[in-house]
Amino acid sequence: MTNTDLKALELLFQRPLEPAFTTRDSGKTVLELPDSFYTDRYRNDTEEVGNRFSKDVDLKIPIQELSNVPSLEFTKKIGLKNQFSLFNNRHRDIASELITLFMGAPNLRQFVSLCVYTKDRVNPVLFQYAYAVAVAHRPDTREVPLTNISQIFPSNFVEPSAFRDARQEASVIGESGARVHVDIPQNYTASDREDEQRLAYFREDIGVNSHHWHWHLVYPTTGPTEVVNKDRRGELFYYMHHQILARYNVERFCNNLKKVQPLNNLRVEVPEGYFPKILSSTNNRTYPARVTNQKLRDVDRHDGRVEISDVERWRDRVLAAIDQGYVEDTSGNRIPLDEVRGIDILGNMIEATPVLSINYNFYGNLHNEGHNIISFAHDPDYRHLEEFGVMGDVTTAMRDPIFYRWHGFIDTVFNKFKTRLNPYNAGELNFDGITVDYIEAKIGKSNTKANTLLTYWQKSSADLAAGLDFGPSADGNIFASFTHLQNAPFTYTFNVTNNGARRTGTCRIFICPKVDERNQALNLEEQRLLAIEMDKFTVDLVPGENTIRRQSTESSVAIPFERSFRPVGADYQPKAADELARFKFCGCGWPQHLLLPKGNAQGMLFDLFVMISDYSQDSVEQPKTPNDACSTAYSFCGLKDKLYPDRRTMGYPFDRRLPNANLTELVGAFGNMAKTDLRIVFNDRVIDKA
Ligand code: CUO
Repeated sequence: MTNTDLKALELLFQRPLEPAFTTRDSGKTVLELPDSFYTDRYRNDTEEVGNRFSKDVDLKIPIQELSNVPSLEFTKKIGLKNQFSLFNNRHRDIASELITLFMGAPNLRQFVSLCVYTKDRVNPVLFQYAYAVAVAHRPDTREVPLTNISQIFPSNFVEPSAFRDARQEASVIGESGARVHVDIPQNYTASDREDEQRLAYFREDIGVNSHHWHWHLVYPTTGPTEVVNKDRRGELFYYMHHQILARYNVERFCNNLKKVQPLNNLRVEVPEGYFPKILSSTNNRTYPARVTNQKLRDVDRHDGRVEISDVERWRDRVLAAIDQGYVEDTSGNRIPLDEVRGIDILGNMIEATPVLSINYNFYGNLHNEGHNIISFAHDPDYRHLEEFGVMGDVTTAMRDPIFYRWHGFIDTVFNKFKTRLNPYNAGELNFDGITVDYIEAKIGKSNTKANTLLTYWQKSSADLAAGLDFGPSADGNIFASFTHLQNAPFTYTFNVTNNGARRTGTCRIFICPKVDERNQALNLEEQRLLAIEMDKFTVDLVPGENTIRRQSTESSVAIPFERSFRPVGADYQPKAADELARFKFCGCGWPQHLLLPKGNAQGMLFDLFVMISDYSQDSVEQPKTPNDACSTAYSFCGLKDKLYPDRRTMGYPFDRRLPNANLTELVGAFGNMAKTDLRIVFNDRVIDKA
């Protein structure tokens, strides 16, 4: 790959609404389009327009003619100013066709040309999605970093007045160095009359929502086989969303709210209203709101139909299959829902992916159509010409309290299946000759107490310049400050005795809440369903004593702040190849700043649990594809071009029932497990990021 190919591809993530010929990279670079690439609007003025934008740039990147000009007629059903939704069947199929087109470009240079040509002719959100999927999956774009969605379409993430301030700052203050940071307000969607607002810092977190977008980008429901059919994809759909639910429920306890009530009845009014206030980039309107006590109704619109009774029928079929212990494929063959493959089959069937569902016509499209019914509740028959609410879009769905109710329902379906399986037995849980003698988690400073961890508010900044279409182009960054939860980094220490030969183990760390919002103790079954995975890694165990240390920042579920919000543009691109590789495919992962739940001022009580399992039972034989230096958050996101690197079912050992009455008995019965009390103390102060 040449540098200019790389650069051209990165530039296409910037200024998504502007024509491809405008300057990018803070006015320093322009793509030189062949005349045939100009859309009708500019076709008669190609010279003038081209000259105007190529004046005063440092770099002009010539774009090659297309050897094969594609018809993009199939994309036209999504208008340029319409919202694009992955949950909409028609949109999903159009995206799939566009991804297939992008994946099929014969070489890198033609891929660049095809994307430049397409960019100005299709819906910008559709383009950015299909383009990002292709960049993430083509072998020849391995080195291209994906720009975080919050920087491509910042308006989907940020309160709109911030943009007015940002544009003003950028046009009035020419020198980017003298500009002040624009403040993004926190807590702007509701007042404290609304109890759900206590969780707004979680639901509306930029890192949370960009993780969710990125996960669905890595795991699309349709497209070419190599893009869709990934190892244990369905299971990961279950597990990643299950972990979100566990985290959200625990976060609710920290804020004196009870667990989410699963949305298992679509016929009753929904008490939770939500007024998002954020703007859609394509039509410049706010996302529609849902009023308090809204009744859900059948959707009958020009671009999609679904009845509540469809969803209920699919739900009943799925539940019946779980009770029977098997599903039926399209030929009527019975496929058992066993301990190993059952959850993966159910994940792909319930989400659903039409390509991988065992029987899409029969088991339907349960989860996706639920998103649709909810997202159109304010205008189900299109009489008011309104588009979908935030639940219709993977970049915004997690902002709405009802997301957790709908996914709470989906999670109960998966849990029903898991609960039907036999409890884990001793042979599946123990690791003979391995004893965990001591565990602790401690903040780095010397004067801190072991097993007391700390959270607080932090003020950080992100660069909005790349996504600020039609703003001033020739000058630098536009930084916006926002406040988010943060935790003080800490270190785990475990002492482990190995009474056998040298061997390898997998260290699995979870925290389980001990009490609910009323300070009532939770039993093991409740704790298991709320267990939060913190980390998972392999350890080398020599005979005798072993001391294992692990930093919280190394977690296999989370990605560091800088990966979510790194500045956009070639100037910020690392030059060394190995460093560059680290930036690639980096955006999928739970945000490190939310690794710990908030806790509370008195110190919320948890069990810190560790288990060392036998690596010879956990390991997988990986294909010899290149290692992806960036996929550190593999617990939630898997590994690029590899198998999921843990043979156990996801969530082990808490994904199935356990043979003991409580957690103390469990760790008493198995030497390879240990637990200790952990407190998470929240300090209600805002600290500027250094
Ligand atoms: Cu991630 Cu419902 O699957 O939003």
